[in-house]
Amino acid sequence: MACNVDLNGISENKLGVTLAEASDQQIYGLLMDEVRERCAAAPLNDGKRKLYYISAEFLIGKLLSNNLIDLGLFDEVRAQLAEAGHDLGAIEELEAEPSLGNGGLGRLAACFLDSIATLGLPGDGVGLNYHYGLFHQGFIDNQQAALPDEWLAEQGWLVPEERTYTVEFGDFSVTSKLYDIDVPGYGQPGKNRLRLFDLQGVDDEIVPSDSIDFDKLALKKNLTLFLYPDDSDEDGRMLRIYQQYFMVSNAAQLIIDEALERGSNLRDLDEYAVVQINDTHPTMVIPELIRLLTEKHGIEFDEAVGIVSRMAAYTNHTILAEALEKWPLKSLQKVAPRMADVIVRLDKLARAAHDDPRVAIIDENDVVHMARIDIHFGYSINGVAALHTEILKNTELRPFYDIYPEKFSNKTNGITFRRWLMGCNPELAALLDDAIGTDWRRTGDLTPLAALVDDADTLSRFGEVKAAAKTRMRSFLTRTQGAKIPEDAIIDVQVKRIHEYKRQQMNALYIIWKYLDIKNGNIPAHPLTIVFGGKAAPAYVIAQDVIHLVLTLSQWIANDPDVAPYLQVVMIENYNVSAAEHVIPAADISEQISLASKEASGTSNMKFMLNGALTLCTLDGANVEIAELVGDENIYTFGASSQQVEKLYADGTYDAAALYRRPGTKLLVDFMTSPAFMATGNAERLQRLHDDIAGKDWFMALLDLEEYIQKKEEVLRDYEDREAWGKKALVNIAQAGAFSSDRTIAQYNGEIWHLK
Ligand code: 26Q
Repeated sequence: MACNVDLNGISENKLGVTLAEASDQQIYGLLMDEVRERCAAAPLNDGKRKLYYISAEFLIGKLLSNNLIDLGLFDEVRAQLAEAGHDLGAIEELEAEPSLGNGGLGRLAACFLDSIATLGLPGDGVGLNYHYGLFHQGFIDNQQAALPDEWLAEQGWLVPEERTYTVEFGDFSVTSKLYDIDVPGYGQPGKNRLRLFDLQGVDDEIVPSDSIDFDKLALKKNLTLFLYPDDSDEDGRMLRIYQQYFMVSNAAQLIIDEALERGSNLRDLDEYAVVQINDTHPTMVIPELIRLLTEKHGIEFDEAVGIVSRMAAYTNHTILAEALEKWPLKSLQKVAPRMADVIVRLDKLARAAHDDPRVAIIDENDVVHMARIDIHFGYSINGVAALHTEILKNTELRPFYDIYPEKFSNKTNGITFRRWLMGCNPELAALLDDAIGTDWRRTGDLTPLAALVDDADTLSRFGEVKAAAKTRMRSFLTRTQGAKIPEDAIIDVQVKRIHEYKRQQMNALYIIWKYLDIKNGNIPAHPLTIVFGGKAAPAYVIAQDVIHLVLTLSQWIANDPDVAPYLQVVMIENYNVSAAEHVIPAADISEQISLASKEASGTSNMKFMLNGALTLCTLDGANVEIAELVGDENIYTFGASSQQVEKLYADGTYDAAALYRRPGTKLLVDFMTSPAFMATGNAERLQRLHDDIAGKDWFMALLDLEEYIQKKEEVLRDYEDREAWGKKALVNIAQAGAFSSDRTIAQYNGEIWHLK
């Protein structure tokens, strides 16, 4: 193979020492410089029509390995480092992970940027440069502590740009500045950019070092400090609107300027630009573009509405009513009065066309329903998994589907194989190269592996790959939080934001069941390690209580010598992309146990499958598509169907108290409030969670609990047949190609964006 990089030469040149003599810190610096230079030299992807993927979140993860992969240098660099006694993984530990996202929607945006660049399409991400990101999660007294995440202090990827804009709010204006992060594509020369707007005059000093409380009224200083600042009070909600308007006003000005630079006369703007609106957080870009086209560029209102309606496309990521954004018109008028005027006019247009209050943009309480702006004044609405899109069409957005059936489509989510296979599991990537050749790296097609599921060599090699990944995960968890995990443990993982609908509490109730079962003398054949990870919104009290329950169970079990050798609970502190990269390759069991109908898609389900974990799941989101692909014998499904759940909500007949009273269930729920357990934990939190589950249980953990316990026990029994298990895992890997984000992006482009 041709030598594309000579690290030893670079080291001798720049440092005056051999690669073997250089420190990890020095090598990190060399690699950063090398990668940055190569990214800077790459030409921008071009084409007449350009995509702007606007998102409040981009959960991009560390970039060193990712960019080495995209530049085609990863394997060579790893090999040269290994030869000189260094480990790329250890060097990448020195990189701070950007804190620009919170969960699935943000990680999806990051996978999409990677795939857009890989397909050679012209498309940039547009978002904000949050100085302290979401927040850094610490655990103190078995509870979540939210701290500022100081990722920016050591950031090497941001490239400052000259561009600045003025953003005019109702009673003041601010100036922005722009930073870019280069996004190279895999196996092709061009690049795109992630464009992050920041606030000139932003003041990091107004945030204390040990909390995320800051002056929410200091808007000229705080607009780009945090992602999703606490909006449980009025000041917080206003800040959110200011922040969103700051993001979209910058985005709209950028879109118009770049189109002008490329020859648009703005009446043809939709031929030059398409905007993908990632959930409703960037929805105000629609009225803002219309405002700019009319006020600044002399285009008539109706014509501007037409232009923008041909360039705006919206992705819905949630069916939870509370996550569908609604803002009081008064608040929007205070933040951006002229943009709010446009919304009022859009509402009039929508009302004139459709005499149905269910589809009005501004409701009878003068509240603006953001998604409705997207649906009336965009040309595309998509859901993120087949089931989710059906629910949108038939239930949640039914009145809109009746009006605009042609606007609706499904785009099942995907994940980039660069990060979630080549980067995080190079041993598995090497196995695949040897087993089926290297085409999969370009095409994402892993189906040839299906012919090898009975092949003894492939099976035994898969066992080695999984063992190596477990070793890496074990040392990661020991290094980061002192957890010691038995070598032969079954690794069962539930990592995702903490939310009642995701039902981490149901998993916790299983743990209580298992604990009692072991206490009763049923000793498992293999130790079981249940790994959790995820942050809870600081204002979401029940989610904090669930974290507390899990951490308290972890401590309780660790302190019980009868049970500790067989059962262990680990909650990863500050779960983020890097942690995911360590944990996902090591997993045996992927927990995807949301209440059916509530998880729009899920994307970790795809990452686990790709890395050879078996899925234990409800038929929700993309789990449905995974189950169809791998067949019933290669997945473990349980629980009420989405139709059953929707009916329970519609009829109001779910009775948590009745389910709680079943003796087997009561025993488990009451364990939380048993005196000794309460004494170990925080009584107020445990009592509140207990009472919530026993009396309300809005997301129905008790509905599926018995079936969940039985199914999980079946999974554990099946684990004992190592060969049958390995075959199932290989079937899962072989079918995972369907979830490459390259496939997803090809569909967005073919059916929505029409770039190139
Ligand atoms: C809305 C209003 C007020 C405050 C906060 C929000 C808010 C913030 C973040 C609403 C939604 C989000 C994030 C949603 C999200 O991450 N959704 C996930 O998107 C993934 C990618 O499509 C899906 O796979 C997941 O199923 C979905 O939960």
